Amino acid sequence: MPDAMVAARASDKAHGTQQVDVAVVGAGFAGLYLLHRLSKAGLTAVALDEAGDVGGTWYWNRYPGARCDIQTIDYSYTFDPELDQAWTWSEKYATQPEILRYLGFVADRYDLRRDIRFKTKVTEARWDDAAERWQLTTNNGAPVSCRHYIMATGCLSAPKPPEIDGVKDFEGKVYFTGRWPHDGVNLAGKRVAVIGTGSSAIQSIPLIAEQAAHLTVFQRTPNFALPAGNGPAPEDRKTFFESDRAAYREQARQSMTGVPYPQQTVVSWQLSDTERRERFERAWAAGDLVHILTQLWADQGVDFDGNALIGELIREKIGAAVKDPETAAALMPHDHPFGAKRPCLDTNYYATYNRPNVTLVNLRQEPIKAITAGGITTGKRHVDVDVIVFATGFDAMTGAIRAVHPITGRGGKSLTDVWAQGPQTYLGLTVEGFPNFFMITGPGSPSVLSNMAVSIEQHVDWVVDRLAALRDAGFTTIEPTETAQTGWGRHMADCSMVTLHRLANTWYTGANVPGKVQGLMPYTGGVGPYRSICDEVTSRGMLGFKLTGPEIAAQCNDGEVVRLQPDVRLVLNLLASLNLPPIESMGAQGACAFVNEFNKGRPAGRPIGEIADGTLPGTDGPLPYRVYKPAAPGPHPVVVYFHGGGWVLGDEQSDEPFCRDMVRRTGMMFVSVGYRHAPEHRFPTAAEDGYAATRWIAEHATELGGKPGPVLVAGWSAGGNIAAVTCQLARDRGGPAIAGQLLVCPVTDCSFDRPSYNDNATGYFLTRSLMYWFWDLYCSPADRTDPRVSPLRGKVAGLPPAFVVTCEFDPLRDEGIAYAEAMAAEGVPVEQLKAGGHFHSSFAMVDVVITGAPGRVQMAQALRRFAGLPPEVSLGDEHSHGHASPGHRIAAAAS
Ligand code: NA7
Repeated sequence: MPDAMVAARASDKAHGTQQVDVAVVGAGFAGLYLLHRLSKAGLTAVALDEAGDVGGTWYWNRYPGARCDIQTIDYSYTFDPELDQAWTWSEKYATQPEILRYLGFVADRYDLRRDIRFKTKVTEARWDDAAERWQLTTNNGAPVSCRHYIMATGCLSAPKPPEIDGVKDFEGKVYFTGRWPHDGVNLAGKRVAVIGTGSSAIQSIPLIAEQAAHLTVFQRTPNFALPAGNGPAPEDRKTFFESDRAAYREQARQSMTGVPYPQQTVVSWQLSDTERRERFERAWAAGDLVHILTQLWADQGVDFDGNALIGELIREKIGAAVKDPETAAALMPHDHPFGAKRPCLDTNYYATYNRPNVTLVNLRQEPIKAITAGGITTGKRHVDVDVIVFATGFDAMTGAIRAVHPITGRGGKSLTDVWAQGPQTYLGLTVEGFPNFFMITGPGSPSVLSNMAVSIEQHVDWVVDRLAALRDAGFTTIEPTETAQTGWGRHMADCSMVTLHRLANTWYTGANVPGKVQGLMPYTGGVGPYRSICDEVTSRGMLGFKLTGPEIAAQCNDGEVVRLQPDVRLVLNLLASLNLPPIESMGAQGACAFVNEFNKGRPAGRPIGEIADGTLPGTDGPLPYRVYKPAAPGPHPVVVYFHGGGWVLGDEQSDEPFCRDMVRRTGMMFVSVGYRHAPEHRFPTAAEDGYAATRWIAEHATELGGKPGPVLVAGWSAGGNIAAVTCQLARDRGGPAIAGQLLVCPVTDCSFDRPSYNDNATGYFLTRSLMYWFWDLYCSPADRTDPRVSPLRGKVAGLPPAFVVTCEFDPLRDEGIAYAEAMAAEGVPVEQLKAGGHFHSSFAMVDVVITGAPGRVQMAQALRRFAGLPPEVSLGDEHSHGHASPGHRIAAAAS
């Protein structure tokens, strides 16, 4: 026992209070690893747990069939390669007793039990500002005084009350899956009711059915379940693991889910029905949640249509497994995207409903009215039962922390009050106003959307490393700032818009507990990205934390760790990791070749009605164009489109994904113009080509298959410049009539001194020096104030209505805003989209920067308004799968 600990124990006796550096609540996966790491770091610690032994959730959840649903090879500690070698799991998915044995083995191996007080619940925790310590009272033994207080309470440890009238009147036996008796339950010959069809129920129902005389399952919401295919660990994973354990573990740490699977890149609409079915059957046979949740196609978790395909295939499987069609139909989920609610792994679950002693009651058709002395009464029947099993779940995430309330922080603030409108955290690890307070896998961290074992280790390592570093530097308190916490909340919200989790009523969102404030609690940005963010906080000098100590100046490096949209951050990190030479160093030809090559690697865009190429007569010869047409029969309003590329790069095809996407969203026809480029054709060629092409397209709209009448113009970047200039030239040169202009991150001025040029000079792909290069190639300094290249210098009155898009992290941001404001000041109807967290290419990177979708929805609505069309495109024509599913309305809201 270290000296410090002996001293601490001695002081307990003297003062009746246990003095430690760190108190931990919980002795499950997280608590055990914390004790190990804290002791190695030389910090004294005690863990307090209501249970009689180690295990956490695995101590309590002993219901029949309880197993993990992440392959056990992955659901293991990885901190000690010798431990990894010393324990071999017997099955692909270990049972609860085996997992509990493993945790006991770990506790013994590292001698952790000596620092655990079992059967001890914390009844109150109060921050003592003067002493800079947490003071804890318990229901068993000495109070505890600690410098740091850490919740290792797990996410699913506070069972939810059943919320059904009459439970107290029931004269039979009542059990909760989350609090199953340790000596087992004999259900032989009994009439049993199971309420709930979540993971716990789906694991236990087949085994209960084997024992019970009759089993009645009361189902409120059907869940997706797939066969676990349990047995020995699969050979492919075992081989991968055994071949290089360290690499396997590292890949898990950097992955999105904490399980080493690659990122899928192929999207659903790039695959044929047969290919999709093959992938699905492989995933179904693999019996692995992470596989089926991540490996089918890239858009399965982020796009409603891509996801709906999986739901269909699973419902087909349910239909094939369950003989009675009415029961099968009742078991088929329709109310949530696959994966938005935790799917389950089962062993014979659906087939269990073919047994003569099993009945399914669909509570959507006959809600439970009451529990009586002898059974359960629904709207349609009374079911006599001897035993009721509540598999009704947990007050997830916050419930586990609130279970050890009150937690009172600085200034007497209670955590319950602070979280009255939902949990607010920084990194899911800390809370403003609660110094020296940490949560392992708390709300705001990947937690339940990840392999918990990997997330727990990452959290514990980060926290203990920080505590040791603070101690070594002489700091005694650490607390996040309000700015950092608010920023994390915004980043959480940004992340939650990427995935489909927000579209289901689940315990992820608090929807399972009546009265609970709703909001997605786990972080959806992925395990690897989350890890890199935590590391960035450290490398940027504990960004967002205030540190104080008695003999050291307070340190507060305030700020938000992630200001970019989550997918923009991933894209920029990927680009940075490629270490590309600056585009401007490649020469014009080299840069064109590079951009062409780069574009080949991106998703081409979803199918639309028709794509056709042609040429139009320009001022000095033919100019190529490409027409993108909607699937619905025309004629459609015509949008003349100008691609980006700094007047140097790109062509009429280079913004194809954007054009396709806008065609689908607007139901309009886009004609993308191949205007001539610098350095061969310098100013004003691009501008004059743009104008001439617009004029020709307007005059030949009918021939092109478009609607005659005013055209619209649109462009991105330098193309936005050409679109803006075209509107001015059309006004001054007698037409053509232009009904509206969409300017996406346009170049509008030759001045480089606006703040966005400095703030975003480097690091966001379009750099200041690249812009200088473009300008130099296209336009001599003497010509730069000409409105045909700097439309902001021209007359802006009398222009068509405009929708101007600017991105926060773009050198061109401020000149775009200036142009919008200048037009508005002259009475032009202008709408602006100032896209927070986005960079110059965000909206062009369709199907890569998913968070750009809502912006493109707004752009499309603006174009439709300009064209005098209703806001929504009619369904069924532009959607790749050609069906209007009931979820389309949710999908529209989502995208
Ligand atoms: P879950 O997944 O929250 O499942 C609870 C189930 O109980 C679910 O089907 C609920 O239906 C149902 N439920 C809850 N309250 C009621 C009432 N009042 N009446 C009828 N039915 C009710 O908990 P589990 O323990 O199965 O699994 C938790 C996690 O542990 C699991 O996801 C894995 O990660 C491991 P609802 O869907 O709310 O309509």
